[in-house]
Amino acid sequence: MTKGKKSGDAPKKAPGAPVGAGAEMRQGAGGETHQVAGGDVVTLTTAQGAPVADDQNTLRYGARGPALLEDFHFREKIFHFDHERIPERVVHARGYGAHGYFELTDSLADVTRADIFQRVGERTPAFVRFSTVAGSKGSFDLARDVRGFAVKLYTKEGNWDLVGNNIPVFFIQDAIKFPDMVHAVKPAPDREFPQAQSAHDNFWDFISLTPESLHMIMWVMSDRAIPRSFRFMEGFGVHTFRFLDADGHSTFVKFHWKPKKRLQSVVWNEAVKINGADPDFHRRDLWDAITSGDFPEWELGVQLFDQAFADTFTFDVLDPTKLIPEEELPVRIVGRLVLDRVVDNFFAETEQVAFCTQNVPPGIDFSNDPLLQGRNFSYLDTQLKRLGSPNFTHIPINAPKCPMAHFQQDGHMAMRNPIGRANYEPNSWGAAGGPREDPVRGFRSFAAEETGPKTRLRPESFADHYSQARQFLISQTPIEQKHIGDAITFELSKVERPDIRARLVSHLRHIDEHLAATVANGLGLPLPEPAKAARPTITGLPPSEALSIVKNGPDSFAGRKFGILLTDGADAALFDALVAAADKEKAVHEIVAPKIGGVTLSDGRAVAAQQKIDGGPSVLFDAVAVIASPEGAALLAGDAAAKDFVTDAFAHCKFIGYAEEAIALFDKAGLTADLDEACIVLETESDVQDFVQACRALRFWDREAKVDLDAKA
Ligand code: HDD
Repeated sequence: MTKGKKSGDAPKKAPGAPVGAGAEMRQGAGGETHQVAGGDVVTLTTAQGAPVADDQNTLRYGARGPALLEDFHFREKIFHFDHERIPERVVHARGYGAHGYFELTDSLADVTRADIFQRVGERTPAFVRFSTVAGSKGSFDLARDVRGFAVKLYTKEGNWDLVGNNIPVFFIQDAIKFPDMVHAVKPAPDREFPQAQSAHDNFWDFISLTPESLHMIMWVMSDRAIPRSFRFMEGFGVHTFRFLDADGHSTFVKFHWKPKKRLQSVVWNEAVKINGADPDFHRRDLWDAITSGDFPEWELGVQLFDQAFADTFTFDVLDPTKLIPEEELPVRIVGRLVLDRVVDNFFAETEQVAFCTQNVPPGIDFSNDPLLQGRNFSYLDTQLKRLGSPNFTHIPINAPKCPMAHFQQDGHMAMRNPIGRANYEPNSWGAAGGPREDPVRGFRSFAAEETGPKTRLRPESFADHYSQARQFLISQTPIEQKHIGDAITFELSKVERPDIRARLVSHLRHIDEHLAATVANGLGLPLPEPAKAARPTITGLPPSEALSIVKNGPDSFAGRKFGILLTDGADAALFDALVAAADKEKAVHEIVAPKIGGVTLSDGRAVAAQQKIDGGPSVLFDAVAVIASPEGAALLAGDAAAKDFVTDAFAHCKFIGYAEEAIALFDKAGLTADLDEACIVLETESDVQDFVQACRALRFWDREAKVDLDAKA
């Protein structure tokens, strides 16, 4: 699939775009339609509908005189502009959304009456918003951070919001600690930095005093926190929920989203550079994939269990800092989520979408997880603050797509208003009296029997903080374990207080002595005494394959991106073979060239570039190739950006294909002596095929030991 443009265009014309000949109806994101007359442009009006004659000049006394208060057009325009912003989300401010659908592939009618899970093959409209947590709305995409994975499913019995993350556990066990945790990770209140980073004193101070966070920390310090694409990451509902059948019988459930194109992350040094080269890396990737027709897809999996399993499981299923390994409780795949439509308007849809954990349809219910219980309060509250009115459900992106009938009325910006006389219930107005409750179809909670004193007490069963952190670590491949050690060392190296660094390492000693020693060594810190542990670590938990990214990587390069660095005179046959092989693999490619106008190939053909070399560093690609003429290679050899292109690709363990003539560039970049089997000379079509096939491994990790001081330590 050739990428002919930098970013795919939206299928529809953006509202407000100049209109050419031909009549068309355009629908605003708010649902209103604008009639565009054949051949004519639409007349600009005020918000009150008055046609505007002059939108270039304010009304003044004389051309050089003072402005007049009666200029209602100017006043309205500036008034509206002044109020364009709404409060950004207090967490997950930076996000990107898309529309799609959920399709049921395996009925769950045996365990839940939830309408969405009854009929195989039925599609339910969905909206998904991915996000980072710590950064503000304008921060960069590749922060080391948890990714939000929030799914709104417009079911026939009400919206179901599964507001999850790309990590199956959380930092804290009780929602009352959420403001502290978020304050600690966000910029410090006095200096308002660092932005979108956890590498600072406040965060690690809080973490090192909150041992329950250590399991989550292992995930956040792993490459899970720097995903290559939203498309290549998993999603998790985190908490234990309940399914309820028609008789009110309960089955516990944990939700998983598994990406069809499997898992992939970037490396830290690459993430740092991507943030400079393209701060919108993830949103652009999602936009490009959807607009080019390569629709991102996930499978929905469920882990189902009963009270007996919960009673015998090593940890408390209500503890959100624990997961249930898939090897112990298999994930049953029951459906697929496909994102096939970008938004028409970012603000109307992605910004105004309001997820609430308490939005569940009949057949789905909560567990007593204390984090979930607290969330169920927080989200409704936050939407009122953000969107400014209890009528936020009237905004099209939030409105259910099933019939609604209730007696709620009035309030700011009420768009749906009751008709008729009865606005209360019970009433005796018969059929005109409005909706009535339905004891059969209506939502019912699980009839749990609860006992116990009113108290503020953390259950004893939540007290093990290290065992699953260790299990996560030992489930990783050696390179992933190394990255975890590197990340903790890097983050703590940005912490100014040595006692905080030491306190964190004192916890690592309960997770893995080798990890603790590596980090201490990396920091130049004497190994501290182990922290006081509430419970000893269970060291015998078996590794879980499902927890590693590398073990769950793709078996093809589909959906990944080649960067092809070309110069004038580049071998046309080689270039054609590479493009054909990439297309066959269903990969995309971009051409990087000394000039954005492109190059003239050896056969005289002109090829346009998508990136000028300075703007298209290799960090933007999953694998790179350099096809240059001898003169072109000499030119590149004298260019710092071209040298970075290959040295970075090499340092990030990428597969590199190159035409023999390009060797001058590798010479000048100081790489020639180190070129390894993942640097593949491209001479024939079969070399090209070998190269593309090799790229399926995504990275040549063996190289990392050569290019990283920490690996040699
Ligand atoms: Fe939260 C937003 C996920 C714990 C309070 N959260 C928010 C979003 C996601 C999550 C994905 C962004 C939704 C969007 O795209 O609009 N949050 C989680 C997960 C958690 C979690 C997976 C733990 C398992 N959150 C959590 C707690 C609280 C909150 C414990 C408060 C007690 N979260 C909020 C919030 C936000 C939010 C303040 C901010 C913006 C919003 O809700 O709409 O209410």
